[in-house]
Amino acid sequence: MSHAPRNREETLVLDKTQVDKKLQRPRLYRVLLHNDDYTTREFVVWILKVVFHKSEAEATAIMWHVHRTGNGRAGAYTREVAETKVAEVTQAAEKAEFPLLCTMEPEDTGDE
Ligand code: TYC
Repeated sequence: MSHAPRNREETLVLDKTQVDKKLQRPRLYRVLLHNDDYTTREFVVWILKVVFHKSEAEATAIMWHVHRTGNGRAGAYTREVAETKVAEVTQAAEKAEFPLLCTMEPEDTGDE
């Protein structure tokens, strides 16, 4: 930015592309847990605490929401972090022989 032109009043002049770039925020992806009949409630709460850093109370509330409604949001992260969380949940579920499904999808940007 140090080479951006300055006008006579020595204020920084930015063209539209530079302004747009300054306003960009990374797209966030929500990570979803899906209900099933076989994964234990304890395992889901444990996943929410260990992988998503939720408190016991938050983890329990999210688990019950997923159990009642079919799915629920464990958190929202940049793409690579969300991909890592999905992989961690999937690996832990496979290791424990639970069919727990974890997916990710883009969050609404909130622009316009
Ligand atoms: N429905 C499961 C049970 O009753 C509990 C459960 C909750 C499973 C959330 C998956 O993502 C899930 N044991």
